[in-house]
Amino acid sequence: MLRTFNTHDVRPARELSGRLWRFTPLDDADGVRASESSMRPVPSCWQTYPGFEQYAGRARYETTFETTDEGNVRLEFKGVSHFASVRVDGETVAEHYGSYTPFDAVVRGLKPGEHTLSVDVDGSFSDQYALDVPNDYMSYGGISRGVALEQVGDLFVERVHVTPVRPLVVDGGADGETGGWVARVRVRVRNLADEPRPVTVGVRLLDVPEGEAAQTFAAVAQPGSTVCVDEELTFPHALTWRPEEPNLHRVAVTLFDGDAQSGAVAREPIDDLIDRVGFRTVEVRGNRILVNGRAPRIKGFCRHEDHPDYGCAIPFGIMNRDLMLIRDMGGNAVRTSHYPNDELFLDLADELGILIWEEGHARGLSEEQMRHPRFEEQSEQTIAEMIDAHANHPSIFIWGILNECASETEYGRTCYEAQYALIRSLDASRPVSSATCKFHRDICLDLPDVVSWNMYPYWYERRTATDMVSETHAWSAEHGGEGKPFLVTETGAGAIYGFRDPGRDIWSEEYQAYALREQLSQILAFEPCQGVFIWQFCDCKVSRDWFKMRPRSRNNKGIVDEYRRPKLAYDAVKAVFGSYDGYLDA
Ligand code: ADA
Repeated sequence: MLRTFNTHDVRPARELSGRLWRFTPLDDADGVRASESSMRPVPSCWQTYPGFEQYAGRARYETTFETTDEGNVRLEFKGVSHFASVRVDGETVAEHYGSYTPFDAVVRGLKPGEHTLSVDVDGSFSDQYALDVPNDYMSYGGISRGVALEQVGDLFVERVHVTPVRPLVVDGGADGETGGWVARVRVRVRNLADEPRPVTVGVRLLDVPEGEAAQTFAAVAQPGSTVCVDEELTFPHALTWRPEEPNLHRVAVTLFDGDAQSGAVAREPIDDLIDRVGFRTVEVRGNRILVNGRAPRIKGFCRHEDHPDYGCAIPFGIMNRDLMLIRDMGGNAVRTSHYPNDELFLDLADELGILIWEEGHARGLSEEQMRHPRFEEQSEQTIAEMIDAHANHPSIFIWGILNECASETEYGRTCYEAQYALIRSLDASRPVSSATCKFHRDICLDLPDVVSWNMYPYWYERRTATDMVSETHAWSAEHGGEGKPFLVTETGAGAIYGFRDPGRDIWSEEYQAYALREQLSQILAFEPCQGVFIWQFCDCKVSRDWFKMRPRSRNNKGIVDEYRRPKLAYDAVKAVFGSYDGYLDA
């Protein structure tokens, strides 16, 4: 399962994941013999296979697929961790670094019959990889997200982006209540052929009460390249997406061969792409982030994609259950710390009306690590792939980058500047931010739209949350952050599941519940702050090198443990979150 809805009616598409592939480790390691094969599921992480728990090398995944006619095939990989080299019938068709973003491979002119697909995965901490380093979370290896196979002609729809611009105000109705939106629609069509091809692109909104006609546009796709249709369109029946009423619309793009104006358009579409969009605005006004003109109070959770039985390849049912637990605790937002998430999770958030802070891949990198020769290129590629793939999700209300990296140094600042500039050039419709912990040292607070701090009063810092949040807010105002929205992007405390101590010893569930109650109620009571993300939703596994401050090799600050069993803090969070409305102005 790659999405919660069908993305094609015309283009033949099928899933290659959701079944067993042949798995072969390529390196000898403790207890692992290279070239010994077994059948393993895709998606999955090999650290969940018996005997492979500590394997951090390379491995090959192989499967076969059939084609009935000669033609082109597009393979889509939603996530391979960390590096993938893809071959079809022995020929390399794609290479990709980036554990948490999708990529594709287009193979032209495949003959009918059976084909082999083989993916060599490198899950090691190679010095070629600037973003995957031993860290306070686990870097798993494997094909960790879904894989699809599609048959495409020489012309196909590569992407549709729909950016809501404003609601139509009809009969004095406010904020889209009466329906109708203006949106910027960009459709990219790719031409694999060697000659220019005129095409007609139809754009139609689905899931509208009264049905809407397709709006059509002519374009010429140049050989071997991509043409972009870019129009501001009105959708008179579009409904507004709100967290409390998450109306969604599918948008169907159909592609016809030929130019509509010359009358030479083929009547049958040659290709299509269906994506989904929610119409809403996000803006920063004064010190608030507004969604549809109102300021949501962020009652959020940071969440790692992690589970002892699945690694980072979280099944759909568990994603959904995580969101149910978050909702049950009164949460309304998730921060995808510290990397872009599986798109299925974003689909669910869209459907459930959960706000998402989606983040590029980086955690706690020092200036030295940011000076890695490939750091900027790999970060920027991840950001570009994240935005290209996820821009339509209405749940995403902010883009984050570079969690706790070197925002205290001049060199670090150049990276923050470059990455914010890249995001703004790709998507100016959402604010940008970065979670920092460089107290009294950060020199980057003038750059983002939103100032965000990770702080641990009652845990790393033995002081009250009121003291810490008010001092940090005042300091930020004097150091570039004045007047900007202000968020606490992490707060929390550790507890070992099952360790009870009425005297509230550190690491007990009692102490964690106490700390969370104090942190959340004091932070939410601090009026300039728009909200808080708890560190973290569930306990997560950490890299082996991180064992010292991490009993059980876990980051134990989950409100539920790694199996999602609630700790005492669950009810404490529920009580505090439950006592605050979802909007600041409510
Ligand atoms: C940081 C970091 C998290 C986690 C947390 C902690 O703020 O962003 O990834 O390491 O601290 O548990 O200390």
